[in-house]
Amino acid sequence: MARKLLLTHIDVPGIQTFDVYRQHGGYRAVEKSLKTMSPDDVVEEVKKSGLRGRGGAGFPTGMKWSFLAKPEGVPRYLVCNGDESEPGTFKDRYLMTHIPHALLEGMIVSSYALGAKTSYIYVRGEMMPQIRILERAIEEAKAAGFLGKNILGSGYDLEIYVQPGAGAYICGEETALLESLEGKRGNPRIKPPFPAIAGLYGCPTVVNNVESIAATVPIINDGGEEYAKIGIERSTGTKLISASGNLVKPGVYEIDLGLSVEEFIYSDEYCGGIANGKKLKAVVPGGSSVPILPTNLILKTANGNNRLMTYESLADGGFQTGSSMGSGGFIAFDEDQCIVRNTWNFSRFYHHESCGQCSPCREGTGWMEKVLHKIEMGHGNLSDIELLWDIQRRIEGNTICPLGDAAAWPVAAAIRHFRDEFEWHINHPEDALTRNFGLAHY
Ligand code: L3W
Ligand code: SF4
Repeated sequence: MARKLLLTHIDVPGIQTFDVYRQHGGYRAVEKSLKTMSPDDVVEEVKKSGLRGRGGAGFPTGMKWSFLAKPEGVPRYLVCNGDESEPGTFKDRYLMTHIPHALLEGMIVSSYALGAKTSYIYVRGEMMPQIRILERAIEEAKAAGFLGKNILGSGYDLEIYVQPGAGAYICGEETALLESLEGKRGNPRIKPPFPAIAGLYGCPTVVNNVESIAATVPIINDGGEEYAKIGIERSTGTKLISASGNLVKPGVYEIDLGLSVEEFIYSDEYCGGIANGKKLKAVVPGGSSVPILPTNLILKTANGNNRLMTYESLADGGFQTGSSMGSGGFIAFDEDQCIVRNTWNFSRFYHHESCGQCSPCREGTGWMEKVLHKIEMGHGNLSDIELLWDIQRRIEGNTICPLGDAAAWPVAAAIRHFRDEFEWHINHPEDALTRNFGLAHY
């Protein structure tokens, strides 16, 4: 049986309510931290746990917390990034829907550790049901004395607010999110300064992903050292993976980091193999922003080791022969899926979502979309492949925020590993149009 630290009691009827969550051990981490630990003790446990940010970058959470500036008389904020919009990623939505109090409990523990008295959960605007669920959970926690003034008689005051976004992917980028929370257009800011120094309203702010914040609950309950025993190397603990595409059992799974990719795809405990008896062609292991890998490279690293679900193993080989854990959006493509069509689909998304501040991203994403469309529609030339390569190369590393890189990497990886498919489209224009290639559903 797979271990569950985040999705504990997920199957218990009514676990969304405060009472049932509490009956199953909920809010113990709040009691423990507020009654027996100092804020610095909580930070120390999170550091010991080795927890890394679950939103995409994998930055060590305890280290991020320790960067938080603490000038006298200036408020500090915790902002939870629940803007989950990365194609292929739906694990935070799952957690917020089914165990909203796990997120709230983590918010209280984390806010206490950081000395925040006002905290925000910024939720993607399309997720109205989740917004309502969280608002109801906040009311319940408040009525039970776990939020508001003098929580559990500890002298600690905290208010948590839910803020809906307005449907822009870019507002998941932490500084664009802060701009949006301040009521402005969600344009990313130039970093540094990092939010830990100048974030919301110019005040020190920590922005953490939903899953990262929820993970502080088992860390405080069991201790950071226990948490760090799960996993391999610098990939500790459990991780939520949203699996989609051509799998027998797509869905959200909690895995121990260190599981092999092969077991994740083929074992009945997880995805149960490729749907309809087809063969696996490729996987995007971490959401649309990370490089696609063909079957041989997703199952084994370039030097023949089993590829593991860890930050290190998924990235092994760099972007030549590796990819990234990203946000845990695992998309499987079967042998009938068209890589050109899927790459065009991703490019269309990034072009639509670019905020337009930097020319390489604003112009480059549009070019890539157009060239990919041309190839997909059977009007391409072989020189278009070099053109695409050139455009993505000029975007990467030359923009304010990671959306530019995120738009460039999938195109580079598709050409690197599936150049023959691009050439086939160009050399067989009529077949390319009529052949029934599909899009993976993610
Ligand atoms: C203080 C320093 N803080 C770094 C903090 C920084 C941030 C975190 C990571 O992008 C990636 C992106 C997407 N002092 C600091 C510091 N920090 N140095 O650490 O920073 P960074 O810049 O490495 O990453 P990021 O801007 O957070 C996130 C990728 O994730 N992604 C998916 C995104 C979408 C979702 C979703 O829909 N849920 O996650 C997938 O790969 O492309 O590369 O907090 O402030 N010296
Ligand atoms: Fe905007 Fe793209 Fe520049 Fe990010 S990289 S700031 S999304 S134009």
